[in-house]
Amino acid sequence: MLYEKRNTSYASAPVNRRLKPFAAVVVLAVLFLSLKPISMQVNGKGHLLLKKYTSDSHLSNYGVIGHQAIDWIEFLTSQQVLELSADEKEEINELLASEDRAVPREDPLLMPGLFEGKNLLMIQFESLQQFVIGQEVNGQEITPTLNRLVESGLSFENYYPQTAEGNSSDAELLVFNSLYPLKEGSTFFRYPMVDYPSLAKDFKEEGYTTTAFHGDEGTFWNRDAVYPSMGFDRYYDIDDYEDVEEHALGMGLSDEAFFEQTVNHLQELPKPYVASLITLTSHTPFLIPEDEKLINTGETKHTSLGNYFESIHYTDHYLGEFLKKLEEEGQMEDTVVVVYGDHNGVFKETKSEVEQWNGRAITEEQWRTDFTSVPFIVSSTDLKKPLHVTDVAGQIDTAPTLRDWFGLPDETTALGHNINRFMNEDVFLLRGDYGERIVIGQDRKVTDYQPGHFETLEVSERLIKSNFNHLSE
Ligand code: GP9
Ligand code: MN
Repeated sequence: MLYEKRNTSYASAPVNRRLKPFAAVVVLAVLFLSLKPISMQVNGKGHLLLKKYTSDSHLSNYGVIGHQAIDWIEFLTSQQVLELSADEKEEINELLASEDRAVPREDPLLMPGLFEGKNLLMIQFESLQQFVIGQEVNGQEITPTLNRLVESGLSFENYYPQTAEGNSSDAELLVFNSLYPLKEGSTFFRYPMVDYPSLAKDFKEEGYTTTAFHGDEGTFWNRDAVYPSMGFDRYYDIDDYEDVEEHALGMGLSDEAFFEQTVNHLQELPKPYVASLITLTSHTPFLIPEDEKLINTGETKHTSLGNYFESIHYTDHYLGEFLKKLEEEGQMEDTVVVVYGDHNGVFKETKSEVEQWNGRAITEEQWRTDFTSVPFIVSSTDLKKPLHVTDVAGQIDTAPTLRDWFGLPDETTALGHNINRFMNEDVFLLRGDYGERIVIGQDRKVTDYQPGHFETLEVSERLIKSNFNHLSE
């Protein structure tokens, strides 16, 4: 007994002393590994770490500590400027200097410099796809406003979205900067502070006011941090709009209120201006309240496709009111309006509904070529006759093309082509939340990436990560 007692006391005291720190380490390790971001990293799903919408969503997904961890990881990654080797610089500069995968047109589509000095209104229309343009449901036009713009303006019928995991924000990166998004994560969150060579900056150099408008939180997709790096002088977010609670719809401010109040903000801008408007209401899940629906979609009502039509029609309608107001104020003479879709909203799961509405079967290849493109429409009183272009193009081509139409100098880091003067051999789409990795040729054949496509993506990634340091010695 004594022995046992002595033995117990002999054994327990030092073991306790040894176990306590060990147990603390184990508990801390378990806690650390149970943090969602860390466990995802351990499970090989680490790239999800880089998917971040808002701080709020991180908070609900990962908890307070996980949220802090992610913020730190993102902050540290974006602080590291990638050092480029001499070979890498050469490779980048060679690719930028070449007009690979494009052939010159005999004549430009529009006279270069045609829009010089005009205001530019860029309208990024949430989830807008090309296949609804000019179409009807239950005997009514789905997009009457856009149809009028197409009838009198320039439109690209095979313009493809090239977003990856940054969704709407990737569209902004592609369209304004002619850069491809990073393969993983959100470029806006990972590299907010780099010196983006952007269309907005080029306009600014010509004396333009550069402004962005969106009816969502300024922090969403980190826009409030990125827009200054992209050359926007001012970002009007949801806090700059009035009666927000009364006009809340879907993810934020209704497009009705957004367009109505943006007219007033535009009036205050010194001219000429570039204004980027990002719409919001036609975001998935496309649920417009019954008393706000503006179209009776007949047989498609209460289906995914019907909801999509209602949403698109809603935003199209208020876009129409907005343009009417600008017209009444006499602003349209001096303003070029560009409307484009950010990414798809209708996916393969809804293909059978689309087939039923269309009254025909759609092959896999047709789905990719005909049902994944988004509109790119240009409207201006300078366009004397309509022009409908069927060449394949991508969001990456937008900035170089607009530069030509507005008489701005070329940007040497643009990875897209000036489709006013060139025709792409192909366009490639990226793997992401709304896209799959495919190449669509000018002959409309769908193929897989060739080494050149991977190389272009790699160059874009290196340009961003090195803060465009490719020209330094
Ligand atoms: C949010 C809006 C929609 O501000 O841009 O985001 P999405 O989910 O389409 O990227
Ligand atoms: Mn979007």
